[in-house]
Amino acid sequence: MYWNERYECMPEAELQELQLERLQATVRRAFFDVPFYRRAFQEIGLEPGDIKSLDDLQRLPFTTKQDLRDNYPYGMFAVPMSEIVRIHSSSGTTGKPTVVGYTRHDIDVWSELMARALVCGGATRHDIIQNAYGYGLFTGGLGIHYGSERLGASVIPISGGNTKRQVMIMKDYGSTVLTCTPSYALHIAEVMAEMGIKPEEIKLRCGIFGAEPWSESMRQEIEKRLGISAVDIYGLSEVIGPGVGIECQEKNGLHIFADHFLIEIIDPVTGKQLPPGQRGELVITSLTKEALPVIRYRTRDITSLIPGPCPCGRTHPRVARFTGRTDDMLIIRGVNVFPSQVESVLLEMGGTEPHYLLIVDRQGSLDTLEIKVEVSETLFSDKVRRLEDLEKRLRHELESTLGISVKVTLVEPKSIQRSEGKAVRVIDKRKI
Ligand code: DLL
Repeated sequence: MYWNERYECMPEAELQELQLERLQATVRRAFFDVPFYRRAFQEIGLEPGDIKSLDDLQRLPFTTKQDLRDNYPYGMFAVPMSEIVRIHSSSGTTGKPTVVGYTRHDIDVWSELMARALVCGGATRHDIIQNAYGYGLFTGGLGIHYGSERLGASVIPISGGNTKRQVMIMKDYGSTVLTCTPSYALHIAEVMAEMGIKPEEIKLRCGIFGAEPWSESMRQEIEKRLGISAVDIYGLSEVIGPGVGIECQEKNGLHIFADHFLIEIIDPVTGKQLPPGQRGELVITSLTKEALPVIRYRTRDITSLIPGPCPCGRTHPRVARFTGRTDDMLIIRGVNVFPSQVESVLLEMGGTEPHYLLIVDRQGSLDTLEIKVEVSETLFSDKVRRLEDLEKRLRHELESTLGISVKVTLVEPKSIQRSEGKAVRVIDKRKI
Protein backbone atom coordinates (compact mmCIF):
# COMPACT_ATOMS: atom_id res chain seq x y z
CA MET A 1 0.00 0.00 0.00
CA TYR A 2 1.36 3.36 -1.03
CA TRP A 3 0.12 6.86 -0.38
CA ASN A 4 1.90 8.34 -3.39
CA GLU A 5 3.13 5.55 -5.63
CA ARG A 6 4.55 7.87 -8.28
CA TYR A 7 7.02 9.43 -5.88
CA GLU A 8 7.58 6.53 -3.49
CA CYS A 9 8.45 4.10 -6.28
CA MET A 10 10.14 6.53 -8.68
CA PRO A 11 12.87 4.91 -10.81
CA GLU A 12 16.28 5.78 -9.40
CA ALA A 13 17.48 7.88 -12.34
CA GLU A 14 14.33 9.98 -12.30
CA LEU A 15 14.57 10.39 -8.54
CA GLN A 16 18.16 11.62 -8.83
CA GLU A 17 17.19 14.12 -11.49
CA LEU A 18 14.45 15.46 -9.24
CA GLN A 19 16.84 15.59 -6.28
CA LEU A 20 19.42 17.57 -8.24
CA GLU A 21 16.86 20.06 -9.45
CA ARG A 22 15.55 20.52 -5.91
CA LEU A 23 19.04 20.66 -4.41
CA GLN A 24 20.03 23.45 -6.79
CA ALA A 25 16.90 25.42 -5.88
CA THR A 26 17.53 24.91 -2.15
CA VAL A 27 21.16 26.02 -2.41
CA ARG A 28 20.10 29.12 -4.34
CA ARG A 29 17.43 29.94 -1.75
CA ALA A 30 19.88 29.44 1.13
CA PHE A 31 22.53 31.60 -0.56
CA PHE A 32 20.24 34.49 -1.42
CA ASP A 33 17.87 34.44 1.56
CA VAL A 34 19.92 33.31 4.60
CA PRO A 35 22.96 35.47 5.51
CA PHE A 36 24.44 32.57 7.50
CA TYR A 37 24.59 30.34 4.44
CA ARG A 38 25.83 33.14 2.15
CA ARG A 39 28.73 33.77 4.50
CA ALA A 40 29.49 30.06 4.86
CA PHE A 41 29.51 29.57 1.07
CA GLN A 42 31.55 32.69 0.42
CA GLU A 43 34.16 31.61 2.94
CA ILE A 44 34.97 28.62 0.77
CA GLY A 45 34.44 30.48 -2.50
CA LEU A 46 31.35 28.51 -3.49
CA GLU A 47 28.51 29.87 -5.60
CA PRO A 48 25.11 28.26 -6.14
CA GLY A 49 25.98 27.66 -9.81
CA ASP A 50 28.84 25.37 -8.74
CA ILE A 51 26.39 22.63 -7.75
CA LYS A 52 26.13 20.73 -11.03
CA SER A 53 25.68 17.16 -9.84
CA LEU A 54 24.57 15.30 -6.71
CA ASP A 55 28.24 14.57 -6.02
CA ASP A 56 28.82 18.30 -5.63
CA LEU A 57 26.81 18.03 -2.42
CA GLN A 58 30.09 17.11 -0.76
CA ARG A 59 31.48 20.55 -1.60
CA LEU A 60 28.88 22.22 0.60
CA PRO A 61 29.69 23.03 4.23
CA PHE A 62 27.95 21.21 7.10
CA THR A 63 25.33 22.83 9.31
CA THR A 64 25.18 21.97 13.02
CA LYS A 65 22.80 22.45 15.91
CA GLN A 66 25.24 25.05 17.20
CA ASP A 67 24.70 27.09 14.02
CA LEU A 68 20.97 27.12 14.73
CA ARG A 69 21.64 28.11 18.32
CA ASP A 70 24.00 30.90 17.28
CA ASN A 71 21.20 32.29 15.14
CA TYR A 72 18.54 31.86 17.82
CA PRO A 73 15.63 32.29 17.42
CA TYR A 74 14.82 33.16 13.81
CA GLY A 75 18.18 33.94 12.19
CA MET A 76 18.21 30.90 9.88
CA PHE A 77 14.75 31.53 8.41
CA ALA A 78 14.71 32.10 4.66
CA VAL A 79 11.37 33.92 4.63
CA PRO A 80 10.02 36.99 6.45
CA MET A 81 8.01 36.28 9.62
CA SER A 82 4.82 37.26 7.79
CA GLU A 83 5.19 34.02 5.79
CA ILE A 84 5.61 31.85 8.89
CA VAL A 85 2.41 30.13 10.01
CA ARG A 86 3.80 27.78 12.69
CA ILE A 87 6.70 27.65 15.12
CA HIS A 88 7.99 24.55 16.90
CA SER A 89 11.13 23.92 18.85
CA SER A 90 13.35 20.98 19.56
CA SER A 91 13.52 19.33 22.93
CA GLY A 92 17.04 20.48 23.72
CA THR A 93 18.26 19.10 27.01
CA THR A 94 21.27 21.38 27.19
CA GLY A 95 21.56 25.04 26.27
CA LYS A 96 18.98 26.96 24.29
CA PRO A 97 16.45 24.95 22.30
CA THR A 98 16.46 25.36 18.54
CA VAL A 99 13.50 27.13 17.00
CA VAL A 100 12.01 26.00 13.71
CA GLY A 101 9.42 27.66 11.47
CA TYR A 102 7.04 26.56 8.72
CA THR A 103 5.35 28.39 5.85
CA ARG A 104 1.88 27.32 4.78
CA HIS A 105 3.49 25.29 2.01
CA ASP A 106 5.85 23.62 4.51
CA ILE A 107 2.88 22.52 6.64
CA ASP A 108 1.23 21.19 3.51
CA VAL A 109 4.33 19.18 2.53
CA TRP A 110 4.75 17.93 6.09
CA SER A 111 1.12 16.75 6.29
CA GLU A 112 1.54 14.98 2.98
CA LEU A 113 4.75 13.30 4.12
CA MET A 114 3.16 12.26 7.39
CA ALA A 115 0.17 10.73 5.58
CA ARG A 116 2.68 8.87 3.41
CA ALA A 117 4.58 7.73 6.50
CA LEU A 118 1.44 6.50 8.27
CA VAL A 119 0.44 4.42 5.25
CA CYS A 120 3.96 3.05 4.91
CA GLY A 121 3.81 2.12 8.61
CA GLY A 122 0.54 0.25 8.14
CA ALA A 123 -2.28 2.74 8.82
CA THR A 124 -5.28 3.35 6.55
CA ARG A 125 -8.12 5.87 6.42
CA HIS A 126 -10.28 3.35 8.26
CA ASP A 127 -8.10 3.50 11.35
CA ILE A 128 -8.74 5.23 14.65
CA ILE A 129 -5.39 6.73 15.56
CA GLN A 130 -4.72 7.38 19.23
CA ASN A 131 -2.04 10.03 19.08
CA ALA A 132 -0.19 9.98 22.40
CA TYR A 133 2.81 12.02 21.23
CA GLY A 134 2.95 15.30 23.11
CA TYR A 135 1.07 18.21 21.53
CA GLY A 136 2.81 21.56 21.78
CA LEU A 137 6.22 22.80 20.79
CA PHE A 138 7.33 19.19 20.23
CA THR A 139 6.72 18.25 16.60
CA GLY A 140 5.43 14.73 17.38
CA GLY A 141 1.84 15.57 18.33
CA LEU A 142 0.87 18.02 15.62
CA GLY A 143 2.97 16.27 12.97
CA ILE A 144 1.12 12.97 13.40
CA HIS A 145 -2.16 14.83 13.81
CA TYR A 146 -2.01 16.67 10.49
CA GLY A 147 -0.84 13.52 8.73
CA SER A 148 -3.72 11.48 10.17
CA GLU A 149 -6.25 14.06 9.01
CA ARG A 150 -4.65 14.23 5.56
CA LEU A 151 -4.90 10.45 5.39
CA GLY A 152 -8.54 10.63 6.36
CA ALA A 153 -8.21 8.46 9.46
CA SER A 154 -9.97 9.36 12.72
CA VAL A 155 -7.40 10.91 15.01
CA ILE A 156 -7.80 11.08 18.80
CA PRO A 157 -5.61 14.03 19.92
CA ILE A 158 -5.03 12.66 23.41
CA SER A 159 -1.37 13.81 23.73
CA GLY A 160 0.94 12.16 26.29
CA GLY A 161 0.17 11.43 29.93
CA ASN A 162 -2.72 10.28 32.11
CA THR A 163 -2.01 6.68 31.29
CA LYS A 164 -5.12 5.11 32.82
CA ARG A 165 -7.23 7.39 30.67
CA GLN A 166 -5.16 6.35 27.65
CA VAL A 167 -6.07 2.74 28.33
CA MET A 168 -9.73 3.49 28.96
CA ILE A 169 -10.03 5.51 25.76
CA MET A 170 -8.15 2.89 23.82
CA LYS A 171 -10.67 0.29 24.93
CA ASP A 172 -13.86 2.36 24.76
CA TYR A 173 -13.15 4.29 21.54
CA GLY A 174 -11.75 1.25 19.77
CA SER A 175 -8.38 2.76 18.83
CA THR A 176 -6.65 0.66 16.18
CA VAL A 177 -3.35 2.53 15.88
CA LEU A 178 -1.22 3.92 18.72
CA THR A 179 1.38 6.61 18.12
CA CYS A 180 3.83 7.58 20.90
CA THR A 181 7.42 6.98 22.00
CA PRO A 182 8.34 3.29 22.43
CA SER A 183 9.09 3.83 26.12
CA TYR A 184 5.63 5.28 26.62
CA ALA A 185 4.04 2.42 24.66
CA LEU A 186 5.66 0.02 27.09
CA HIS A 187 4.33 2.00 30.02
CA ILE A 188 0.82 1.99 28.55
CA ALA A 189 1.10 -1.80 28.21
CA GLU A 190 2.16 -2.05 31.83
CA VAL A 191 -0.75 0.05 33.09
CA MET A 192 -3.14 -1.90 30.88
CA ALA A 193 -1.99 -5.13 32.51
CA GLU A 194 -2.41 -3.58 35.96
CA MET A 195 -5.96 -2.64 35.06
CA GLY A 196 -6.57 -6.28 34.19
CA ILE A 197 -7.14 -5.63 30.47
CA LYS A 198 -5.82 -8.22 28.06
CA PRO A 199 -4.55 -7.43 24.54
CA GLU A 200 -7.48 -9.43 23.10
CA GLU A 201 -9.93 -7.01 24.70
CA ILE A 202 -8.72 -4.00 22.71
CA LYS A 203 -8.82 -3.33 18.98
CA LEU A 204 -5.27 -2.00 18.69
CA ARG A 205 -3.42 -3.63 15.78
CA CYS A 206 -0.56 -1.33 14.94
CA GLY A 207 1.90 1.01 16.66
CA ILE A 208 4.00 3.77 15.10
CA PHE A 209 6.75 4.51 17.56
CA GLY A 210 9.79 6.77 17.44
CA ALA A 211 11.41 9.99 18.67
CA GLU A 212 13.97 7.98 20.68
CA PRO A 213 16.24 4.99 20.05
CA TRP A 214 14.83 1.53 20.76
CA SER A 215 16.08 -1.96 20.10
CA GLU A 216 14.69 -4.85 18.09
CA SER A 217 14.06 -6.78 21.31
CA MET A 218 12.11 -3.82 22.68
CA ARG A 219 9.94 -3.98 19.55
CA GLN A 220 9.17 -7.65 20.19
CA GLU A 221 8.37 -6.94 23.82
CA ILE A 222 5.92 -4.15 22.95
CA GLU A 223 4.34 -6.22 20.17
CA LYS A 224 3.79 -9.10 22.56
CA ARG A 225 2.42 -7.04 25.43
CA LEU A 226 0.01 -5.00 23.31
CA GLY A 227 -0.73 -7.68 20.73
CA ILE A 228 0.19 -5.41 17.81
CA SER A 229 2.64 -4.89 14.97
CA ALA A 230 5.05 -2.03 15.70
CA VAL A 231 7.14 0.08 13.30
CA ASP A 232 9.88 2.63 13.81
CA ILE A 233 9.40 6.25 12.69
CA TYR A 234 12.19 8.83 12.53
CA GLY A 235 12.44 12.57 12.25
CA LEU A 236 13.83 15.70 13.85
CA SER A 237 12.54 19.23 14.28
CA GLU A 238 15.44 20.89 12.52
CA VAL A 239 14.63 18.96 9.35
CA ILE A 240 10.78 18.96 9.59
CA GLY A 241 9.69 16.77 12.55
CA PRO A 242 8.42 13.18 12.27
CA GLY A 243 8.01 11.97 8.70
CA VAL A 244 11.61 12.06 7.51
CA GLY A 245 11.63 8.28 7.39
CA ILE A 246 9.76 5.19 8.55
CA GLU A 247 9.83 1.43 8.28
CA CYS A 248 7.57 -0.32 5.79
CA GLN A 249 5.85 -3.63 6.48
CA GLU A 250 9.12 -5.47 5.84
CA LYS A 251 10.44 -3.95 9.09
CA ASN A 252 13.93 -4.02 7.75
CA GLY A 253 15.25 -0.48 7.86
CA LEU A 254 13.61 2.93 7.60
CA HIS A 255 12.88 4.41 4.18
CA ILE A 256 14.01 8.02 4.03
CA PHE A 257 11.70 10.06 1.82
CA ALA A 258 14.36 10.97 -0.71
CA ASP A 259 12.25 13.24 -2.91
CA HIS A 260 12.31 15.67 0.04
CA PHE A 261 15.48 14.78 1.93
CA LEU A 262 18.92 14.01 0.58
CA ILE A 263 20.91 11.81 2.93
CA GLU A 264 24.54 10.93 3.47
CA ILE A 265 26.25 8.80 6.11
CA ILE A 266 29.56 10.30 7.17
CA ASP A 267 32.43 9.44 9.42
CA PRO A 268 31.75 11.84 12.32
CA VAL A 269 35.46 12.49 12.77
CA THR A 270 36.69 12.99 9.20
CA GLY A 271 33.42 14.20 7.73
CA LYS A 272 33.89 11.91 4.71
CA GLN A 273 30.99 9.95 3.20
CA LEU A 274 30.82 6.26 4.11
CA PRO A 275 29.71 3.39 1.84
CA PRO A 276 26.50 1.38 2.47
CA GLY A 277 26.76 -0.97 5.44
CA GLN A 278 29.16 1.20 7.41
CA ARG A 279 27.86 2.91 10.49
CA GLY A 280 28.27 6.65 10.81
CA GLU A 281 26.42 9.92 11.32
CA LEU A 282 23.33 10.71 9.27
CA VAL A 283 23.53 14.04 7.44
CA ILE A 284 20.39 15.49 5.86
CA THR A 285 19.83 18.21 3.26
CA SER A 286 16.24 19.39 2.88
CA LEU A 287 15.05 19.63 -0.73
CA THR A 288 11.68 21.33 -0.47
CA LYS A 289 11.63 23.33 2.75
CA GLU A 290 10.81 27.02 2.37
CA ALA A 291 11.05 28.57 5.85
CA LEU A 292 14.10 26.73 7.13
CA PRO A 293 16.15 25.04 4.45
CA VAL A 294 18.94 22.97 5.97
CA ILE A 295 22.11 22.14 4.09
CA ARG A 296 24.07 19.05 5.16
CA TYR A 297 22.59 19.12 8.65
CA ARG A 298 24.55 16.93 11.05
CA THR A 299 21.90 15.00 12.93
CA ARG A 300 24.38 13.26 15.30
CA ASP A 301 22.21 10.16 14.85
CA ILE A 302 24.07 6.96 14.14
CA THR A 303 22.97 4.52 11.45
CA SER A 304 24.09 2.94 8.18
CA LEU A 305 22.71 2.72 4.65
CA ILE A 306 21.13 -0.63 3.84
CA PRO A 307 22.27 -1.75 0.39
CA GLY A 308 19.92 -3.21 -2.19
CA PRO A 309 16.26 -2.73 -3.07
CA CYS A 310 13.39 -3.30 -0.62
CA PRO A 311 10.78 -5.94 -1.50
CA CYS A 312 8.03 -3.38 -0.74
CA GLY A 313 8.78 -1.67 -4.05
CA ARG A 314 9.73 1.73 -2.63
CA THR A 315 12.88 3.02 -4.26
CA HIS A 316 13.82 5.40 -1.47
CA PRO A 317 17.04 4.54 0.42
CA ARG A 318 16.82 2.65 3.69
CA VAL A 319 18.80 3.23 6.85
CA ALA A 320 19.23 0.78 9.71
CA ARG A 321 17.54 1.23 13.09
CA PHE A 322 19.32 4.03 14.95
CA THR A 323 21.71 2.82 17.62
CA GLY A 324 21.97 6.16 19.36
CA ARG A 325 23.49 9.58 18.93
CA THR A 326 27.11 10.59 18.72
CA ASP A 327 26.42 12.66 21.81
CA ASP A 328 24.67 10.00 23.90
CA MET A 329 27.57 7.69 23.40
CA LEU A 330 29.19 7.51 26.80
CA ILE A 331 32.92 7.24 27.03
CA ILE A 332 33.60 5.31 30.19
CA ARG A 333 37.22 4.61 30.97
CA GLY A 334 37.92 5.17 27.29
CA VAL A 335 35.35 2.62 26.13
CA ASN A 336 32.36 3.67 24.01
CA VAL A 337 29.08 2.63 25.61
CA PHE A 338 25.58 3.08 24.20
CA PRO A 339 22.46 2.77 26.37
CA SER A 340 20.90 0.66 23.58
CA GLN A 341 23.47 -2.09 24.23
CA VAL A 342 22.23 -2.36 27.80
CA GLU A 343 18.63 -2.54 26.61
CA SER A 344 19.38 -5.46 24.28
CA VAL A 345 21.13 -7.44 27.01
CA LEU A 346 18.26 -6.92 29.47
CA LEU A 347 15.61 -8.00 27.03
CA GLU A 348 17.52 -11.02 25.85
CA MET A 349 18.19 -12.28 29.36
CA GLY A 350 14.67 -12.07 30.75
CA GLY A 351 13.71 -11.83 34.40
CA THR A 352 13.95 -8.04 34.23
CA GLU A 353 11.84 -5.23 32.86
CA PRO A 354 13.15 -3.03 30.02
CA HIS A 355 13.25 -0.09 32.41
CA TYR A 356 16.80 0.85 33.24
CA LEU A 357 19.04 3.73 34.19
CA LEU A 358 22.75 4.19 33.63
CA ILE A 359 24.49 6.18 36.34
CA VAL A 360 27.98 7.29 35.47
CA ASP A 361 30.22 8.74 38.14
CA ARG A 362 33.88 9.26 38.88
CA GLN A 363 35.70 8.03 41.95
CA GLY A 364 39.14 9.60 42.12
CA SER A 365 40.23 9.41 38.52
CA LEU A 366 38.26 6.28 37.72
CA ASP A 367 34.90 6.31 35.93
CA THR A 368 32.23 4.06 37.36
CA LEU A 369 29.08 2.72 35.73
CA GLU A 370 26.12 1.58 37.76
CA ILE A 371 23.17 0.08 35.96
CA LYS A 372 19.86 0.10 37.78
CA VAL A 373 17.54 -2.57 36.50
CA GLU A 374 13.97 -3.34 37.42
CA VAL A 375 13.26 -6.92 38.33
CA SER A 376 10.04 -8.40 36.98
CA GLU A 377 7.17 -8.83 39.42
CA THR A 378 7.27 -12.64 39.55
CA LEU A 379 10.96 -12.82 40.23
CA PHE A 380 10.90 -10.05 42.80
CA SER A 381 8.68 -11.99 45.18
CA ASP A 382 11.03 -14.95 44.82
CA LYS A 383 13.92 -16.13 46.94
CA VAL A 384 16.89 -13.83 47.58
CA ARG A 385 19.17 -16.50 46.13
CA ARG A 386 17.52 -16.24 42.74
CA LEU A 387 17.91 -12.48 42.75
CA GLU A 388 21.59 -12.75 43.61
CA ASP A 389 21.95 -15.23 40.84
CA LEU A 390 20.22 -12.92 38.35
CA GLU A 391 22.42 -10.02 39.38
CA LYS A 392 25.53 -12.08 38.81
CA ARG A 393 24.42 -13.31 35.40
CA LEU A 394 23.40 -9.80 34.35
CA ARG A 395 26.71 -8.33 35.42
CA HIS A 396 28.56 -11.02 33.51
CA GLU A 397 26.50 -10.49 30.31
CA LEU A 398 26.73 -6.69 30.51
CA GLU A 399 30.46 -6.73 31.14
CA SER A 400 31.14 -8.99 28.22
CA THR A 401 28.91 -6.90 25.89
CA LEU A 402 30.15 -3.49 27.01
CA GLY A 403 33.76 -4.42 27.65
CA ILE A 404 33.98 -2.65 31.01
CA SER A 405 33.17 -3.60 34.58
CA VAL A 406 29.77 -2.49 35.84
CA LYS A 407 27.83 -2.50 39.06
CA VAL A 408 24.34 -3.95 38.65
CA THR A 409 21.70 -2.82 41.12
CA LEU A 410 18.39 -4.66 40.99
CA VAL A 411 15.52 -2.46 42.02
CA GLU A 412 11.84 -3.08 42.78
CA PRO A 413 9.33 -3.32 39.96
CA LYS A 414 8.01 0.13 38.88
CA SER A 415 10.59 2.08 40.87
CA ILE A 416 12.33 3.69 37.88
CA GLN A 417 10.60 6.85 36.71
CA ARG A 418 8.35 6.24 33.66
CA SER A 419 8.35 8.71 30.78
CA GLU A 420 5.37 9.99 28.85
CA GLY A 421 7.63 11.26 26.10
CA LYS A 422 11.29 10.61 25.53
CA ALA A 423 12.82 8.36 28.18
CA VAL A 424 15.80 9.50 30.26
CA ARG A 425 18.24 6.57 30.37
CA VAL A 426 21.47 8.17 31.57
CA ILE A 427 22.55 10.24 34.54
CA ASP A 428 26.13 11.42 34.16
CA LYS A 429 27.41 12.79 37.45
CA ARG A 430 30.98 13.28 36.26
CA LYS A 431 32.11 16.86 36.24
CA ILE A 432 34.21 17.01 33.14
O1 DLL B 1 11.64 13.52 18.00
C1 DLL B 1 10.49 14.10 15.96
C2 DLL B 1 9.70 12.86 16.04
C3 DLL B 1 8.45 12.87 16.62
C4 DLL B 1 10.17 11.67 15.47
C5 DLL B 1 7.68 11.72 16.66
C6 DLL B 1 9.41 10.51 15.49
C7 DLL B 1 8.16 10.54 16.10
P1 DLL B 1 13.14 16.14 18.07
O2 DLL B 1 12.45 16.36 19.36
O3 DLL B 1 13.75 17.30 17.39
O4 DLL B 1 12.14 15.53 17.02
O5 DLL B 1 14.23 15.03 18.32
C8 DLL B 1 14.98 14.51 17.25
O6 DLL B 1 15.18 12.33 18.31
O7 DLL B 1 17.78 13.57 16.19
C9 DLL B 1 17.04 11.46 17.21
O8 DLL B 1 18.15 11.59 18.06
C10 DLL B 1 15.83 11.11 18.03
N1 DLL B 1 14.94 10.23 17.25
C11 DLL B 1 13.82 10.56 16.57
N2 DLL B 1 13.26 9.44 16.02
C12 DLL B 1 14.07 8.40 16.34
C13 DLL B 1 14.05 6.99 16.07
C14 DLL B 1 11.47 14.32 17.10
N3 DLL B 1 13.08 6.41 15.38
C15 DLL B 1 15.92 13.43 17.72
N4 DLL B 1 15.08 6.24 16.55
C16 DLL B 1 16.67 12.79 16.60
C17 DLL B 1 16.08 6.81 17.27
C18 DLL B 1 15.13 8.90 17.12
N5 DLL B 1 16.13 8.11 17.57
